[in-house]
Amino acid sequence: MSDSLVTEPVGIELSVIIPTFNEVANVGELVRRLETLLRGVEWEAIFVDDDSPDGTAAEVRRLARRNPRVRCLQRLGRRGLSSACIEGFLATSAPYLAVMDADLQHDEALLVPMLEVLRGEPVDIVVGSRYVGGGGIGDWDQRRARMSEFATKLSQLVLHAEVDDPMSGFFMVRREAMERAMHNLSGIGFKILLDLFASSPEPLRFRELPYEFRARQAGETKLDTQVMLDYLMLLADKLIGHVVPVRFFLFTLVGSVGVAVHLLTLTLIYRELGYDFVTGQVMGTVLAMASNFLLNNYTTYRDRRLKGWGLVRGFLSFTLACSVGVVANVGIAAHLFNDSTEWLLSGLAGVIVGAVWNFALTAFYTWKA
Ligand SMILES: Nc1nc2c(ncn2[C@@H]2O[C@H](COP(=O)(O)OP(=O)(O)O)[C@@H](O)[C@H]2O)c(=O)[nH]1
Ligand SMILES: [Mg+2]
Repeated sequence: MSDSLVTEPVGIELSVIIPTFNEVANVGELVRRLETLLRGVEWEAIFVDDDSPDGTAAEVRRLARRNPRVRCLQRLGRRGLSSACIEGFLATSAPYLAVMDADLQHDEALLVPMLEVLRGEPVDIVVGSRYVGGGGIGDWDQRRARMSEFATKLSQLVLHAEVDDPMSGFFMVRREAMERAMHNLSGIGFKILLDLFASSPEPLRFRELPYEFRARQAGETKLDTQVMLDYLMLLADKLIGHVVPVRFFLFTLVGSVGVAVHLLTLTLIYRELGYDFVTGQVMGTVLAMASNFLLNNYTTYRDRRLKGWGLVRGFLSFTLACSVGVVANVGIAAHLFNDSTEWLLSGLAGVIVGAVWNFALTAFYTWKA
């Protein structure tokens, strides 16, 4: 074969990762814009879709059949913007990785200067920023603006960098920087940029470029209470996750609420209403068990929340698991106490063993992933 027939293989230089959930009306327009904008760049767009009921994935595949730069990564039975981005990163070998929303709120024109910075300067990550000069938050109402401001302040707990818009969902990162951080990423919730900054073993060299956040084109926002709770989970995971798993921390927090419920019920029934002690203790236990179950279902396991009959089945398995926990608790405590351990220490050891037992068992049986 003559040398002239051997073409140099050219790989993808820029991969744009686009998480989607119910964005069927936006993906076509976004691809058209990228096609026009990125002429001359070896690019691809990876749509990571969480099995949107509106058929976003099918629409992306339709676009992909006429443009091989378009790819669809469809996930089944999963939700989450951050984890979608991480899986997008791992599905490509491109040296530059961008993340942007599908809803056309991010100004795609910024991808070009972002790429230029990464190509030419010793910068790990370029952030599309709404909060540096020339940037803006578009048509957000006061409430949303204040929420974002508050969340940005909170992010300082884990950020360790003077980034003005760490909550941005629009950025471009050098592959090596992502790979250095990837094993530490929490992958919880919406804030993948903050996760990257907080998970990087070395401080990220960053640059912020301003852009004006645009109004959503079609469809609706997925920002809800779940997203806010996920954000708190992310912060907690970054702060204490290396010591105890966040879910266990929440589980014990709920447990201490349960103790309060128990003692209040006991006081009310035994002291105030004059019933006998055992009735008060039994009522306290039942109420604490029920409130613990419901609270865990709405906070610790909000993402796997049980509903309908699942709620009933869940409550039964929760009570069963916790009853075994009581046996383990009392067994260990009695053994230690008989072994002449301090009574308080024995009691505490029982509580800890019981808590770990309850957590492990209910994670497996009640709120199985
Ligand atoms: N894969 C995936 N994408 C999501 C999920 N939630 C939101 N998205 C996408 O993430 C982007 C930002 O979400 P959006 O609701 O617009 O958030 P907002 O801009 O903060 O209001 C959009 O492209 C959404 O379709 C999810 O659970 N999974
Ligand atoms: Mg949006």
